Amino acid sequence: MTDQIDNVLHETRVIAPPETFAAQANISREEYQRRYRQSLESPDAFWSGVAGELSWMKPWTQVLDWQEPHARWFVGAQTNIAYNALDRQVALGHGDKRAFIWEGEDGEVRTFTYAELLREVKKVANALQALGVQAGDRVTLYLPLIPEAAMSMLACARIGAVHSVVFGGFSVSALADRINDAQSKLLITADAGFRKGAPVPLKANADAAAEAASSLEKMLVVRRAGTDAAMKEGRDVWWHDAVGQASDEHEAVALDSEHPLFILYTSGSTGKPKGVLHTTGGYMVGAYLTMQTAFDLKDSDVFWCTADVGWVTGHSYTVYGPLLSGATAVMYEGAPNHPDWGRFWQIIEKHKVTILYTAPTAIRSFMRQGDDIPGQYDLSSLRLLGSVGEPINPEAWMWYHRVIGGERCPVIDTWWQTETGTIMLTTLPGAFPGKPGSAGLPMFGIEPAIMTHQGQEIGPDEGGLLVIKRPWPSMLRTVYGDDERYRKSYWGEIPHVYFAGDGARKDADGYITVMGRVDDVLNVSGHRLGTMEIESVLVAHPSVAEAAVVGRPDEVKGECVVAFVTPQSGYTLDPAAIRAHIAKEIGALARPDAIIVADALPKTRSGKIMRRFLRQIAAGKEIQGDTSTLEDPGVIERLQAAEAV
Ligand code: 6R9
Repeated sequence: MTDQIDNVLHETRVIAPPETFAAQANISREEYQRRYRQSLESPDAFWSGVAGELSWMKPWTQVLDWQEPHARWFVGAQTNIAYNALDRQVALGHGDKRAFIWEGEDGEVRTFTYAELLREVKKVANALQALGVQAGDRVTLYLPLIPEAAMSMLACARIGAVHSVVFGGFSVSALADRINDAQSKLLITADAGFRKGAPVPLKANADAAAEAASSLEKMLVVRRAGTDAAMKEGRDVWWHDAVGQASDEHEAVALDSEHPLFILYTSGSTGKPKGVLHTTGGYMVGAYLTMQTAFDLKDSDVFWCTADVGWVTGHSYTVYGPLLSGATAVMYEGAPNHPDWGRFWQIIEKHKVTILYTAPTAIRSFMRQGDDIPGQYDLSSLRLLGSVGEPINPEAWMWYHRVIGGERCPVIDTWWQTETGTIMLTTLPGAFPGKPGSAGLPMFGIEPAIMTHQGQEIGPDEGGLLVIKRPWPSMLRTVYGDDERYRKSYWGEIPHVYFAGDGARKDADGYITVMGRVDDVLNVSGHRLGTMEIESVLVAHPSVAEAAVVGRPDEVKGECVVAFVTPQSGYTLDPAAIRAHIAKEIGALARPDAIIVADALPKTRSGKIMRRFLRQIAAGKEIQGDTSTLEDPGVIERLQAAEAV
């Protein structure tokens, strides 16, 4: 078998950053090249320099101890990430600066300065300790995106407890599995959250999960919605009681650099969710460095990462990255289309957001609604746009750049994973031109390559497996409770490199384009086709809003292409026109044998298309796997019933 993936998308647009942006950028092209070279040639000096910008209670004796596949960074050092995120900012004189601007779905706004947030977090830390939580204990969070979610994470970090955030939209069984796997002692939840105006019964779910989770001793409950919550004597405590009474004096605990910071479960394509484990010092350094550089962060920025804290993006860029950098961060509780599709643009106008970081799934949904809606808002405060979570199709990139960014804001596409902790690939804005659809260049200290399974590097423009050739500070340390799985999944697939599970290619300028998950690659008549490229061509057709392609077993071709497409509003799909468009842009080879027109695609709650289910539907098989973590599980039945054209 060959590992090569055919390169079929010929995207040649290159968008240079506006001169005014380039002139004020934190990092120029020369600066990037110099520091990148240093980061690979003298990694100890490079990482010591970055880490030295943060506060440590005890210095390291060694920067990296690498016993493949186990890394220890900043060996022997002690620090506290919550201290660095809050106390340090106050000590630097940023106490009165806004740390968070939170907006509820109902429009309520709460703001916290660094000094106020520190005071709250100290109280929560005291409350957790009073509930018996100690360093090393696991605490599960099952909360809406409210300030208390960030405070809980920071309070855990402050006392050395390991947080495990479970997205508030997850089911009882998903929650119970994750509490059990982590053996959490405490669950922090809320009476209910809001989703499109309707309360989501978090406490009732938490109670049901607790029935099946014997490690749980206590539950701390935030009153968010004011709905009824049955409090169990001896186990459940209201946040406003426990935190309300707690002292606001608290000293952050000095923790070993390798002290576990959090576990975050990632579903992966098969099997039980993996508990990705991150530790303190390295993660902190990675979150801080990438925040400053990838986002060209300035003191005056109002940074909005739209991710929920249930995902890694919410950990690194809604909470830790912005606070470690002393930024003002926006947090929005609700849905992008509540009460209507203008909500994001209204938030940007109202809070004068300067940097927006969101996902392709959201961008494609906005695109489907047309240009008029964003056109009604003042988006002139924006200066930089970011994308994360899936490959961004070039058409979506161009739309984001033109309609949201007014052709004034660079667009950065950032590739990374729960496992990598922080951004790995992106095109530094101001330093390099953007190429729509391509994530671009490696961050400092990251050495990527495109390889075959045997570990041979593949030449320019050829698709292969995306790997990282050396450890980096914010990398996962293990899979919680299953080190064997860690070894096998990440460092055992290809000798001596980290295998990300994605396919990619690199162009002559060194830009890396991620072509989709390797598990999703199609094999049509001996040609290996990545999903991203065919989907990008489909999305470029005016009648298509969103598309997913999968392979279906075929006697002649090995596999044939099945395309699931959602129409652009106001259009009807013409299958013949779609096939002709694919044949023209890619070749007859990629022409779909079947096109299934759908109102929606199956996605995870973080907006990633789940092609695994689509493969089963395309093959007419019974659905295998847990569909309960889908954004809309009903999509599966509707797709099964749909006629192919
Ligand atoms: C941060 C995050 C990781 C997987 C990753 C890849 C896909 C994320 C991407 C991207 C292409 C990008 N992915 N960002 N693919 N371009 N800019 O999303 O973490 O939820 O663990 O997902 O998402 O397939 O391997 P996580």
